[in-house]
Amino acid sequence: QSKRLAAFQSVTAHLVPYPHYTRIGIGSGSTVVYVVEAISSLLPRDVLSTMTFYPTGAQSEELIEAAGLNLQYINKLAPGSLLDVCFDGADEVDPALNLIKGGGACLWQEKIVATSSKKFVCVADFRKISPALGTMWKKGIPIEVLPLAANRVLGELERMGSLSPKIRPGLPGKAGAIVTDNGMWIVDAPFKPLRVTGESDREKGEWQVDELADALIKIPGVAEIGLFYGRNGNEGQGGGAQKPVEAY
Ligand code: DER
Repeated sequence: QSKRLAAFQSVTAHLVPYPHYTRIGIGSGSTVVYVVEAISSLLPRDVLSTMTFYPTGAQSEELIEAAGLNLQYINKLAPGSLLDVCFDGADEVDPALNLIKGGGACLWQEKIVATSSKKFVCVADFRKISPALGTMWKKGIPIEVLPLAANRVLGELERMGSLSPKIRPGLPGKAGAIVTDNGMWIVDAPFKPLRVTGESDREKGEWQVDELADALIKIPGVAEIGLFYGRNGNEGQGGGAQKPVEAY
């Protein structure tokens, strides 16, 4: 129940004290199920009726609808305006609050909504906290790719020192690769544990997290990467999102 506790803590800290918030992003995965439960149970209906919730994929959309919350899509947000806050999970969190995300194959819309929010709250229990990305999440960095380019991307990742990158297979009942909400494939790219600071040693395949993110996003055929990080607030470069406010 540590995921549920983390979810209630994060909603108590970052939404309950702000009943004037009107636009909230909702991520994807199993922890976020508890975030929606916390929102529904901790905020009075009259406050909830003034709030609109923006999903990050099919599962997130279903969560919002099933909770009877107001649903709207990020393409309806006027250019230049931002959501007040976004809650989402993570697969791994390093001490600088860099994240690996995409275990649920929803990373592209998650990053769009995360970077469209003034505040990004990562809800991650103790199991996700790590000294360096890649030390406990061994499946690799999830990368959303155009199916046509998947093999080209695999080759480029190997050249960059990824340790046996793979196209994510479908689940039982789905022959072939996983297909995301956006009709794309996911490539999982394991690397040696990522350095938070210092320089990359590309010859040894040892990367600093920001430099790897900047290199991955440039590979032709890559739509988005499951590395969430920032340098200064919203101006994350490469594929970066702003740094999450807090990890729970
Ligand atoms: O796919 C994703 O990015 C999810 O948010 C994932 O990172 C967290 O999933 P979990 O809450 O089920 O552990």
